[in-house]
Amino acid sequence: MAEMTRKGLWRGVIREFGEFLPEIKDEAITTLGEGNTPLIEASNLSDKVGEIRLLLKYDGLNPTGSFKDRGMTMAVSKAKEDGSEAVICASTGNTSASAAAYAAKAGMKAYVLVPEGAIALGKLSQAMIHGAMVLQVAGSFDDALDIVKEIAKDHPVTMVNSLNPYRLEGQKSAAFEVCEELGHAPTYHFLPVGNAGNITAYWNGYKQYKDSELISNLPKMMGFQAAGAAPIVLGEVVKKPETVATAIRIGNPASWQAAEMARDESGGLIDMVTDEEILDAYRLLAVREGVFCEPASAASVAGVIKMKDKGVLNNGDTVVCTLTGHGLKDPDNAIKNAESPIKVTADINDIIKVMGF
Ligand code: AN7
Repeated sequence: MAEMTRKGLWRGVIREFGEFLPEIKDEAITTLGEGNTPLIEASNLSDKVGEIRLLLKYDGLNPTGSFKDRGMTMAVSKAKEDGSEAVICASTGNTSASAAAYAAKAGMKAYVLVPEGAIALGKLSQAMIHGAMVLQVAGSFDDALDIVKEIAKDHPVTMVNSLNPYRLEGQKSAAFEVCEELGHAPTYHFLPVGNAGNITAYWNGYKQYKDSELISNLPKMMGFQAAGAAPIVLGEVVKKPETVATAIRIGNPASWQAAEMARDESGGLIDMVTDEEILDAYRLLAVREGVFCEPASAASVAGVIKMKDKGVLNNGDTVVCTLTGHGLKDPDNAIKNAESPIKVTADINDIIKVMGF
């Protein structure tokens, strides 16, 4: 007789990695089953990246379509445990989508502040349909974050931006998963950098697994900002950040110093890629690998290509790239960067001719 082997399916990052995370009372745990995302071998890019082993940590497959869910389950669960009835965040989109969904699950109110006209359509639709109060600020993400910090100080709302330490705790889980899957840490870990929380969280996660003697090596952390929004690379706040990758259109990152520490301790770097390089990598992933990520996520792969061209990477290196968000988040950019559909009549002969047969 056949037997079920997958006894007990994935329980979300808090329950799966509880021993490595701050404790949360079971009844307060708010989960949508986040985590456990695939690490996909990128097998069709050797002309671009050489003979490295390139793996894509496809975190766009989280419940709301981005890595933010890993931290949001922690932050919202903690807020619930503390008796909070509302959460607030500023966001370039993904944090607001995640906060809205997890608040809905927890039965809490969500207030999300987004820069008007500057977030991708999919993300806006998520925050709206989950019932958050969506406040479109006539200003930048950085302006919105400053306001959120002030409001959270003396009003009954819990801030769930990554300045909330529970966010980065949960986001460490992605590093744990990479280690569990490979059996070791990669040589390099590439990821896009906006507020610089994720690069910080991954580094903390890898260090924690090493301290627990689960792995013996540590990766070099390789962060990539968009050239028009690269305050860490330039060493100064960018007043008017501009990039096609709206998720990382951030001029004054919240975790700036922590990210520099991750870079320096690991022997990695934080560099930048142009919008053109980002969009090239974005299309390449979709067309060659069958993986659809949002433009910001492709900054990691654009970074790998740039570093390969500079001679930084060696054949045989294991390189993990985090693809932080799903491509469906930003349908406008997909349509802008691909061939247009072809209008045909409802006539088979006409269609066959257009197909070139
Ligand atoms: C797809 O949602 O900051 O360096 O408010 O959505 O940890 O900030 C999003 C950031 C990369 C950068 N990729 O991560 C927000 C927000 C995607 C993102 C980043 C974001 P951090």
